[in-house]
Amino acid sequence: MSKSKSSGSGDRPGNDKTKSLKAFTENGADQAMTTNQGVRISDDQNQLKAGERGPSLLEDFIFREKITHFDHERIPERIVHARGSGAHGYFQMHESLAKYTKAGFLTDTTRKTPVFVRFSTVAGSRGSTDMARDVRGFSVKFYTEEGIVDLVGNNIPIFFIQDASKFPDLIHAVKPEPNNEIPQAATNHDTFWDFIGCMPESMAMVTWIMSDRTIPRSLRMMEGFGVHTFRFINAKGASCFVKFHWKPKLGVHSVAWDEAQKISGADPDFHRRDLWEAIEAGQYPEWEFGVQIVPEADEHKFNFDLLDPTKLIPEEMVPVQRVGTLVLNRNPDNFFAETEQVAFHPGHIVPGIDFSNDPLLQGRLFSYTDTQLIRLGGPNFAEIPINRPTNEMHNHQREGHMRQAINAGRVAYEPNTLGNGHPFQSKIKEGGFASFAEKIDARKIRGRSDSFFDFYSQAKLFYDSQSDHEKNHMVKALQFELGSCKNTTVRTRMLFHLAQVNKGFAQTVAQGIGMQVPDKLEDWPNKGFPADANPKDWQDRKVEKPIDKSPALSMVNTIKDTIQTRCIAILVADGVDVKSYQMISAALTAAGAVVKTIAPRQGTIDGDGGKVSADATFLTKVSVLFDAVYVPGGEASVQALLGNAQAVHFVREANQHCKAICATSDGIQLLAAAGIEVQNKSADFDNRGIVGSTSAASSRVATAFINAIAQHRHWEREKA
Ligand code: HDE
Repeated sequence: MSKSKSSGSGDRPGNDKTKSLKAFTENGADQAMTTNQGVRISDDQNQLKAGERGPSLLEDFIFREKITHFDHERIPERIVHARGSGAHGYFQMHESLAKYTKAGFLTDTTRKTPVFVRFSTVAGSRGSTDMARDVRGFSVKFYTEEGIVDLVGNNIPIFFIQDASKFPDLIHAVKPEPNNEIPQAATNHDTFWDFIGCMPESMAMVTWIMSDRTIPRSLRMMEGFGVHTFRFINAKGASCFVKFHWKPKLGVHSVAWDEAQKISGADPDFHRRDLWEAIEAGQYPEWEFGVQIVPEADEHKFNFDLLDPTKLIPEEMVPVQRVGTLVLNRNPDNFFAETEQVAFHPGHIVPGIDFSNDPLLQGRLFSYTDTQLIRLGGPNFAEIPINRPTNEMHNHQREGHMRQAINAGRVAYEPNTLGNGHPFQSKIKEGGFASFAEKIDARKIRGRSDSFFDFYSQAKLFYDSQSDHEKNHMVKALQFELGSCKNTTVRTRMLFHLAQVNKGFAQTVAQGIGMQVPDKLEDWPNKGFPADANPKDWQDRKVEKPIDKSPALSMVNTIKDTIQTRCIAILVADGVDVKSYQMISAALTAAGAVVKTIAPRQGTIDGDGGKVSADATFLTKVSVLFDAVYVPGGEASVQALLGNAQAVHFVREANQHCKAICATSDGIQLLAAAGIEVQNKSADFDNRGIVGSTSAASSRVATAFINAIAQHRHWEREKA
């Protein structure tokens, strides 16, 4: 996490997005209110009427303009990724990639490139909960000196489908069912699993979405991936393949499913608020930028096809080179103008980057402009302030709805002599874009390469790479999802596919939903695919030995050395031991955590040895909104909390969600009331995230608590 208070985005002269947005920013400070035509308004409270109690008059142009504008305030929401949160920041390389690419923002380590990032869920509509079990979008708009680059990725490195033509089907299946518009932002319904069962290519993605990766603790604690294989082109014109990665500096962390559901009720804006507050507090979220490079000669050396977007390259086979940093350090001034109107497109690239032939990527290249035409109302969406490049745009495109530029002169065509041939096209060596001259000699067909028909091996790789508790969470997630499906054919088909990943896994899921795992499918549902995936020819090729497990795929192996920005609740009532309260609170704050004091009432709490100010009550803040909880001693305080069912529930729930819990002296009684057994009742204790002391707080206890919080969760407590 960066703490430096640098200006909004990149700060290179001539490439400052914050400055370019300033020209369009207005807050009306010290200004008189006017109509859109600049006429001063003398009464913004009343319509123009015929007498005080008379009818309204149609000539009231002030009222008409205000209401008409209001009536048109909404634009269509994104068909997918409608719910999003954005922030400004900058991107900087610390190691040049000049060996692979000529893109300036990836080679010049002195550049700070301004960025705007938008995170999103996929299925829910704009007002849906942040905590839906869903893939998260991770879109980065780089305002580079050579033009805009959009890396429109997700927090999962692969995708459901292999061909873009199935995208509308996938989205129709996952969205609320069309007859009753149920359920919102959720996959636990028949149409989704019906489609998935018919599309076994989605099985690797299914293992990811049924893992805790789809219920992140924070947008700041997620990885990001470009998903597709892209190409780099260097100054000599040589090309290689590349996969893009974002690695969060705070580690990759998720919540428990029970918690996710409760957060959706307690604070549907949980992720949006968390991102906003961290940036406001100067705790700037950071990611490392990484690339996996595959030389062109190695295109066919893997047991999967680099062009298949349902496959990842295990990091153990091709390491991620961490070469840059992304910092988000400024919240938007206006959600609609920036986060809502920002238009990403995976086809926005600059010289040095190119596409691979991944059929999903190729299909995306059409879709994104098309969707902006309807969503943002016409072809001039690139002129909306947030979408403008920081360098200049010059071409002969003209007119259309909401055109902003006033293109002077007679010439709107090329070639021309009347305009001295301007604007002119650039030679490649002057920075003109050129695609990689890939040789293609092929027949036109509709079909897929044999190499795409391996549906289960990476699903198996993901499952086998998970720890016990992660596997257990996947089982529970599937029992929830398939258990919510009414159609038993749909359930049975899914159990068949799960059994191809791991038989025991499928059987445990089946047992929880009262079903049997079938040995085979009587009727292969998708006539487009052979039931016998994994064609032999492809599998028999000479390839680098595949790996059985990839530790990089388990969140167990993530960073766990900081409690920065973690939210900790301290439960108090009148009579609290203020010295202990202050000691733990100060230690947590010094370590970068956000401490909130929760009490039966707001305002000042009279403690033993001083006063404490309560931030919230048990009504306004609940346990699921925190990472850890501390209960200080003070007999009267603990007695009051013991008599408060919500306080006991607070601690019980924190325990159920395996969070770090600390109690000192009398505070231990509240733990006991919540069903938490403290092992060593005669001194300090520190067992599986339950820490504290039978006496007052000490620096030893504070350190133990901080270490316990940094572990994120103590899942080993889950079974108990
Ligand atoms: Fe998208 N996707 N997508 N997608 N996608 C959109 O574009 C589409 C895919 C992703 O924060 C839409 O402007 C097709 C993969 C993100 O504004 C739309 C296909 C990945 C966002 C669209 C895909 C993504 C979108 C809706 C299959 C991960 C949010 C609004 C060929 C690599 C961007 C919009 C933001 C948004 C189409 C598949 C990521 C409809 C046709 C794979 C993060 O154009």
